[in-house]
Amino acid sequence: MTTPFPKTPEFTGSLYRPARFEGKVYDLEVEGTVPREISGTFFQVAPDPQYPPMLGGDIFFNGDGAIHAFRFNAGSVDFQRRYVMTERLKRQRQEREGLFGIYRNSFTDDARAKGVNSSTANTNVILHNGKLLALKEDSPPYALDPITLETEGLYDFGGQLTSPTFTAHPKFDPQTGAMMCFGYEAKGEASPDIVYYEIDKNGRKTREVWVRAPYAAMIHDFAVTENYVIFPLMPLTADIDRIKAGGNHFEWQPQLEQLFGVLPRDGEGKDLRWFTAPNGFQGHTLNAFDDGKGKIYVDMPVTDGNIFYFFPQADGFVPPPETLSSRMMRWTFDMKAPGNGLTVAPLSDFTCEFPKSDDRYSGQPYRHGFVISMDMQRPYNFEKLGPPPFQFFNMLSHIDVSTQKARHWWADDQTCFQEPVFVPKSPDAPEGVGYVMALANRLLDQTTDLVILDAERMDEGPVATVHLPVRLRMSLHGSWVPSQSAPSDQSFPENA
Ligand code: V55
Ligand code: FE
Repeated sequence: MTTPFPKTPEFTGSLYRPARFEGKVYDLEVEGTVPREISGTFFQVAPDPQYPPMLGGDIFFNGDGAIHAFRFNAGSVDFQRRYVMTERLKRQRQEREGLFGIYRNSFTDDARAKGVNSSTANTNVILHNGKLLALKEDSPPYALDPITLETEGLYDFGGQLTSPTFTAHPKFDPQTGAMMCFGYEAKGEASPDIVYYEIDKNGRKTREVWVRAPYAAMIHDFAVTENYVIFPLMPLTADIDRIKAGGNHFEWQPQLEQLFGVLPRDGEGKDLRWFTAPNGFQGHTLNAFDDGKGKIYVDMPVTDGNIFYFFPQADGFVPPPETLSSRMMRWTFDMKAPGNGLTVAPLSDFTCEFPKSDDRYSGQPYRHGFVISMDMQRPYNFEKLGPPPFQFFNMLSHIDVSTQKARHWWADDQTCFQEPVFVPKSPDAPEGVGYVMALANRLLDQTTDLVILDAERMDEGPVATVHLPVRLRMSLHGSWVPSQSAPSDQSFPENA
């Protein structure tokens, strides 16, 4: 029996009330026209707890990963949702209750969870070497079948992974298909060690470099260019004594600078250089590139304070969310300059996050960025919805990083968008020519749609709105997989 979920903001409302279901819907209802040239699958993952938290409360980041697949074939869209059958979820289903304590702290788990990998596999989902990998940064990936979403299990790349952790934000070389990835806390809980890997498209590890940071801190996303790897160390530190005492894995440090470790891709660990910037909250990478002459550009939104209210600083302070803003920033690292050759300039004058570029230009000079953004000057139904929930974004935007011009689409006073994905019109279409799709949660209607916009005319709104017959819980990251890489028309074998 499952007891009711807590009546806290983390588990209530149209965004955060757990959805908990698994299932398939053949041929979703479409308003408008889904372009026939869109052929492939939009994979996405939502943290969605199967059981109420053992300790009475929990954070969004600790929910069990549920995979969403939107499969596109000749103008039709099929849907599937399935949990990643993690060791953790299986153990809890056996006991029919929550067994895990606070986020990334095994010292707070029930005795029955001992020795069980605690990954929720809830942060990102990507395709590599034919396997769908569900990622959580505290664990090796989980491998799934991209057609059935059946979980194969924990995946260590055939024994090649030498760290217990693996990032949720790997990058891909658009030319070679190689995956560039890393683990932090790579020699155990709260260790300051980082390991960088390159794994070719056939799954063979071709590079492994170990480095040691000055302290253990969250490295959530990173950046890779032709010649460099950039690790942003956030001012969110991990401390083993605090963890052992049952405290939070991460604590915000208002006195710490933002650190960036820059590693030449053909270098050794000793070649890593640290750059610093004033305290701030490094977000997700839009894209990055270098000029071949030692100048590196990393485009990444930065928030002017701690947005993770659930990882407060030592005295418990967290800034009120309405006081925070995150601008898209261009960080320029000058490897030829002596000392701290790091400068930063804004690329947007509005709050945005969850950036995506055209994957075919990953790590290369590029122009087009797609984000979800927030403009609280636009109408918002405060009366019925109350204050905006965590990670509320009411617009979808295109940023031309070369001109810094933006185009926005705002839907209405109740819609919250989630991370977009860009789909090229054809494999050889110019950069940014294609479609942007994103989930839209209608907070008042308690429904979820998938909206599809022309990437060159985002301000005109969707060319198609795909209606789900069920509400989805707030989700996180995902990726577009063209049907050449994983067929999108084979997941309903009963229709063959
Ligand atoms: C993030 C999300 C996570 C996590 C660590 O958005 C960082 C950042 C969904 O889980 O475990
Ligand atoms: Fe992320």
